[in-house]
Amino acid sequence: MILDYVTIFPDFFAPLDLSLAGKAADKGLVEFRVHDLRTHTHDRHHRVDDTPYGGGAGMVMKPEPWGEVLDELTGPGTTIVFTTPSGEPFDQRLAEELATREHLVFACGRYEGIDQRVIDHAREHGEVREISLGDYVLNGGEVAALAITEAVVRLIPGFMGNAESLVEESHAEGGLLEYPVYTKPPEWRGHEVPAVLRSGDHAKVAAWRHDQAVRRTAARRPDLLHPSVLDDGSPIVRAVAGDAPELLVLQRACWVQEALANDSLDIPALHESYDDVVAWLRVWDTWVVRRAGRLVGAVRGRLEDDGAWDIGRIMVAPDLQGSGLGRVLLDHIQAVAPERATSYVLFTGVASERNQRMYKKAGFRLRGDLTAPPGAVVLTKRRA
Ligand code: JFE
Repeated sequence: MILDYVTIFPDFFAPLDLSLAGKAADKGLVEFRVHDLRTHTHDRHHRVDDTPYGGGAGMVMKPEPWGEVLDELTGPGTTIVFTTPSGEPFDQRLAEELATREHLVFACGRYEGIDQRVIDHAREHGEVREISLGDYVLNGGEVAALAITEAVVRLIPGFMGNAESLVEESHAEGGLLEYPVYTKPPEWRGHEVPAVLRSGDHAKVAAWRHDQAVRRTAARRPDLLHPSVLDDGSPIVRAVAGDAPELLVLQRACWVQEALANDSLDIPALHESYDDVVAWLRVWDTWVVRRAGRLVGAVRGRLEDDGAWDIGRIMVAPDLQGSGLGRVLLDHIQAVAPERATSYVLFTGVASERNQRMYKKAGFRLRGDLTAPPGAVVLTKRRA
C-alpha cells in the first residue's frame, strides 16, 4: 500500500518513521510519502491561502496547488482522503475498508479548509472520502490523517503477525466495550486485582468480564447497547425464587407461539404450573433480564452427566422478539457454563425456524443422529 500525505506541515509526519508504522514500512508492506504543498506554488510568497468568497473570518486554501499535486500523485485505483470535521465519522469499519485500498492520498487542510472545488474535482482523479476523526475541531487535517493511518496500517495482512490471526478483533466486539485488564503485582498501592481473576474458575472469569463490559458500555457508551439490554448495567442476572410468577407468565406467552408454529400443544413449557417453575428454578442455573423493572427475557442451563451443558427456556417478551435479546441470552448461558462442560445441547420445535436460524448462526448444528422428543429437534455445539 502506498500512502501519500499532502500538507503544509511535513514535520507532522515524522512519527511515521517510529515503531508502529515504521516497521510496516521496513517490511515493505507500506510506503509513506510526504509532500509539501508549498512546492506546488509559483509565487514569491508560496501562498496556499486566500480570503473566502462571501466574506467571513479566516482564510481558505486556494485550489491551484492542490490541483497540481492531485495531477502528480493520483492514478487509477487511488483513494483520496480529505480529513475534515464535516466528513463521515471514522470508525473500525471504515479502517477495515481503507485497509483494502492500494493507494491512499491524504489531503490535509489548514485554515478554514480547502476550496470546495478541489474536493469536487478530486472525484475525477479517483475515489474521494471526506472523513472526520470525531466530533471535535482540530487545527488541521494532519493529526486526523495520522490517526487514520495507524488504525489502517495495523490491519494490513503481515503487519504485527496479523496474517495468522485473520480474525482481527473489531472495536466493541459483540457490541460491548472491552473489560478492564490487570497484570502483576496482585496488590499495588493498596489496589487489588479482583479476586475472581485469580480464582482459576474460567466460567466465573468469563461471566465477570462480560458483566464488566456491559457496565462500562452502559456507563460510557449507552449508544452501543441495544435498548433490550439497557437497564442498570448488569442486564442479565441470576433468577431468584421471586421471579417464578413472571417466568411462568413469560414462558406461557412464548410457548403458545411455539405451539402455533409447530401445530402441537404437546410442549412441557406450556403445561407447567407455578409449582413446576418454582421447582425447576431450584435445579437449573437460570438467568433473567429486566427492562424498566419488567422481566423481559430468561434462559436456563444445567450440566448433564455426559458433560453437555443443557440450554433451554430461552424466552423473550413478545414486543422484544427479533431485537437480538435471544442471542444475547444464548451467548450468556454459554459463557457461564461450568468448566466441566464439554459441549452445549438444546432442543427446539421442528418448525421453529427463527429459533433454529439463531442457533445455527451461533454455531449449533442440527443432530439428526440424536434422539429428540416428538416434534422437536436437537442441536449441539462443541465448547471452544
Ligand atoms: C481541517 C478548521 C475551521 C475546522 C468547523 C482543515 N475530526 C476533525 N476535527 N477537525 C478536523 C477533523 C479538521 C480536519 C481538517 C481542519 C480540521 N481545519 C480547521 C477550521 C472550521 C473547522 O471545522 C482545517
